[in-house]
Amino acid sequence: MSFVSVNPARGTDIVLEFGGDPSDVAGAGERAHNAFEEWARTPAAARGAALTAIAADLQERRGELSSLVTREVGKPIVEARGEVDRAAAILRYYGQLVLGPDGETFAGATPESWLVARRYPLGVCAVIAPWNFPVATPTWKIAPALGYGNAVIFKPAVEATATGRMLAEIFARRLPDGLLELVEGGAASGEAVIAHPRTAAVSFTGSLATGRVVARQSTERGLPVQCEMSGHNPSIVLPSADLDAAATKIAYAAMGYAGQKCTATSRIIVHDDVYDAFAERLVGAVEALPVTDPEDEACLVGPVIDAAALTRAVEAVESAGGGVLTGGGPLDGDGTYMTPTVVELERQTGRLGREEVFAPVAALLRASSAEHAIEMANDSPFGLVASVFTRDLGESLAALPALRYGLVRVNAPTSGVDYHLPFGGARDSGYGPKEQGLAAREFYTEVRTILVEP
Ligand code: UN1
Repeated sequence: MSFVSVNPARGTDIVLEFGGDPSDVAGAGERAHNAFEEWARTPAAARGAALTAIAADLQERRGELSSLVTREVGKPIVEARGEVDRAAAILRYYGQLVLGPDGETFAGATPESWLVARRYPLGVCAVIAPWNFPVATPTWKIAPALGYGNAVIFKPAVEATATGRMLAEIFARRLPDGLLELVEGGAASGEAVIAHPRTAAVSFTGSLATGRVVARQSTERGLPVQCEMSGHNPSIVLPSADLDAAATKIAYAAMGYAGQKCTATSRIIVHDDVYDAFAERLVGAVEALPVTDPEDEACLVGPVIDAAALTRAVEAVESAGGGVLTGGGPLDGDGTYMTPTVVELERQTGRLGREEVFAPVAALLRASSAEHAIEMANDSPFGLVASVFTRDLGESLAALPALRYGLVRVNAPTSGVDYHLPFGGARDSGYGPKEQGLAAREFYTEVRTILVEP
């Protein structure tokens, strides 16, 4: 099989052509398993020190790695640098965290008895990662997996394989041979990784459609699996909100990096009392976002990942049957750019009203009350992140339990993730245990209950 990764800002720039045959997976799984045995016996302090050393290496190669991210997936360069910094911070965090408690003790039958629940690594963990956060996402999976004593098979997305290669190479310099195995290719390679007899757990981030397949294949094998999938995230604007600040934050959360984040704002639900005033500010804030070559330091909105994604997004807008307030179509010239687009919808129907578009496109909707806005926000098959803009304390406290989302934010954009907290969505956005923060310790280890009698 052969694959190609192309610069979305310049269609003639082929970033990488590569093979990626599923038959490569057999050897990778065996090598990872062989390295696992010894790594699991390596002191946690040494494993943590390796993560900390990788963090320093990432920081040293920040310029090179962030430029490659920008070239390969069209991420604005300033955001790409931020992503490398985030990955380094994640590595430093787990570098220390693995020295934390690895279990709990309980009262035994006598004072001499030991009754202990202790955590042990699982073995070879499969990391199947998306193209849109090609450094931070694999890192928040690989760092805890390795830190808690596992080996890893890492399969980056086809569109981000050059970045995946560089990342794996930076990691591998500080690790024993075979401990982190890179597998390149498409869905067939991912499937082979899950099917490998040495694979002990699967962590996936990507689309709902692929995540469902990954979950089914993993559970058929009885493997622990976590899938972080699509979102269709609402931002609610209530009458007491600071409308200017809300418009600026929401515009960027919806359109930044051309809307290609599972945390991007897709639905903007505005209280009737401030609808017109907010809509005007929102359009102003959206039109002020620089849509440029992602290598440009000022860029906030670059191209979408490929021509097919652009066509799908434009079709979603055309079929919405709503009023386009700004944007609406592709930009002329080289690269797959779309003008940031806001569409007024009367009801949450059609693709824009129900599904993730993964482009700089958001729907603007009117709610008759705060309760109605929350009801509309919850009316979605997805449940990753919701945000509420209000300066009324009672209103924000009421919204917190009512919004059935994995992450709920007040006066903050839907995008952006805190790596030291559990992360994952409700309903169709997530399957299995949460990731990041302390949740990663639970996913990447198994508990043994130990009884020692005198
Ligand atoms: C962020 O919002 O900074 O694929 C991170 C995604 C998410 C990560 C979002 N898993 O977009």
